[in-house]
Amino acid sequence: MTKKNSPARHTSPMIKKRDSVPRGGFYREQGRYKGILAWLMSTDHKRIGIMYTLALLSFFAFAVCAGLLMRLSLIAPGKILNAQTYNEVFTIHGIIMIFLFVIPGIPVAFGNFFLPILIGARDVAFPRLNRLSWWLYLTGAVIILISLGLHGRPPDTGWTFYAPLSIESQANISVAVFGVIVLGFSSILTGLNFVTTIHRLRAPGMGWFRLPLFAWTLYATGWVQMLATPVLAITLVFIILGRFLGVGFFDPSKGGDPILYEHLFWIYSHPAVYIMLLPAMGIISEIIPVFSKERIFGYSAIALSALAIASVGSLVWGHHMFTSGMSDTARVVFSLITFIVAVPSGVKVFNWVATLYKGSIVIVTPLLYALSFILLFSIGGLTGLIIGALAPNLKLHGTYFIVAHFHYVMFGGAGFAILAGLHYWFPKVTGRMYAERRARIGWLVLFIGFNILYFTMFILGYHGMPRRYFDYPPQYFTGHLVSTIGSWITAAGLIIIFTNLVRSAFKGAKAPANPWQGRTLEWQIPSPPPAENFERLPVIRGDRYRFERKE
Ligand code: HEM
Ligand SMILES: [Cu+2]
Repeated sequence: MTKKNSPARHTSPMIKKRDSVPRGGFYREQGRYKGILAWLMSTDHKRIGIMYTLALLSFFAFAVCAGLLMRLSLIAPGKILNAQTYNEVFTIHGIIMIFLFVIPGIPVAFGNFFLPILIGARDVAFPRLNRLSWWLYLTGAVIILISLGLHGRPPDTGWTFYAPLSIESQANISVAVFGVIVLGFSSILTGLNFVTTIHRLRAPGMGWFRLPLFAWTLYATGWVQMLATPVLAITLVFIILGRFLGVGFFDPSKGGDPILYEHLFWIYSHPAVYIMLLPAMGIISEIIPVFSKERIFGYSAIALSALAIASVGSLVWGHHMFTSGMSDTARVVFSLITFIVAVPSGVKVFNWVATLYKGSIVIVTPLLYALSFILLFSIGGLTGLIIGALAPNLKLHGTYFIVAHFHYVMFGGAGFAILAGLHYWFPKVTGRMYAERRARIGWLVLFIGFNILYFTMFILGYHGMPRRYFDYPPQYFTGHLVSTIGSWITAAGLIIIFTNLVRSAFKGAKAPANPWQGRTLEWQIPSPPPAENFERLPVIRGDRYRFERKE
């Protein structure tokens, strides 16, 4: 690292300001309402970010329990869950993990808390719209929970709601689907808000190519949220119309087509993978330079690859349907574009590794998560190429190979990035440090458990074990046993990680403003940040990631 951009130079002028803000930062500023209403009615992006984070983590915990239950049942098939209840449990697990945890995930939690701070703004462009997004998210979540507990059966179609099953099933499909539509509106409004915020509220001097990379990925994600989510909403409305009015969009006997459903569904749901992953890549791009003590290698390539992934990634949905019925031309083209979208992802991985290679690395928990993200996401991505190729896809489609692949991408990728962000930004959000040793132990246990749980599924899938089955021939037993043991280790890791975070939030040592010597704006204001973030808006001058304040 050169002297010119040594962190001390940028932090010192701000430290002085600490005394002038009330201790406890924004937590002390209740506004018009008191108690719980000070939270629920708040338009402060930081409060909204925290509420989302707590909600997301509760749903995550609930869905992890469903996952553990399935794993347990799979070592004693038929004894714990039968065919019907197994269908219900994997559907609940999938719906909650996807729609309530990993899709809203990083943007609503860390995006809300940090985007305005990172670009030098006091809040998002539309704070009240932001609160509406949060209320819609809560409403959607409650509707989905109602669909699980309502008289009648919880949804049993899988999180994909494939027709014709989703039209014919006797379960509470309409309620669940309606909940997902409401969540979709929440997502669209968040995307709209973030895109506008980045266009309009960047601090003076923060040109596009001085934007922190996390903000770049939220920008690309915002466009995907706005453009792709309406397609999902329409598709799910068609399901409801099919169930109540017998409108046969997807019913061949009425001139419809179930494959139409698959197209519409994946036109949204493949880009949704990037709604999960782009912001994850953004977090990793913030963490790696800080703990390599090195400016990020290839800034513009990383920034622009986010846009490339968002646009090219919107054209690959057909790879979910190679076995559904499509012309060979279509299959070849979808396969080709799938390979092309791997290129910008590879660019990012290359740049992260190059940054680490040039830097002097400090190993702390956020970096451990970032490093394991690179490994696990690469395994997820590269196995994506195996199933993106036509011939292996025909064999592996509908097997545990797919289950392993998407857990590596969504849990090993987005999930690990969330854990990276939780540790990295913990001092800023709570004003306290987490306990480092326990955090590392938790990481290690999770990392080991994760790989035992899911790598085994690649092997099971390669040998032909189909997904969404509660029972199987005896030759798969050993694989299932190993995977289930892995799920217990994973759960132990998660318990260590979260008990440590909760304890530290109340008992941890007080955090300084900039414990990691970060150079982005959030580290230049006190921990926790004051209401409205900045007393005076910062002016960004000189090189990217370097900033001084107007005096
Ligand atoms: C300890 C954590 C977890 C465990 C033990 C677990 C376990 C499982 C199991 C056993 C299945 C069903 C396999 C089958 O029969 O087809 C499954 C499916 C699934 N999991 Fe997980 N999982 C975990 C975490 C996650 C996370 C973090 C995500 C997403 C962020 C996720 C998303 C999904 C999805 C989307 C499905 C597909 C459901 C469907 O087929 O409709 N899981 N998981
Ligand atoms: Cu896809």
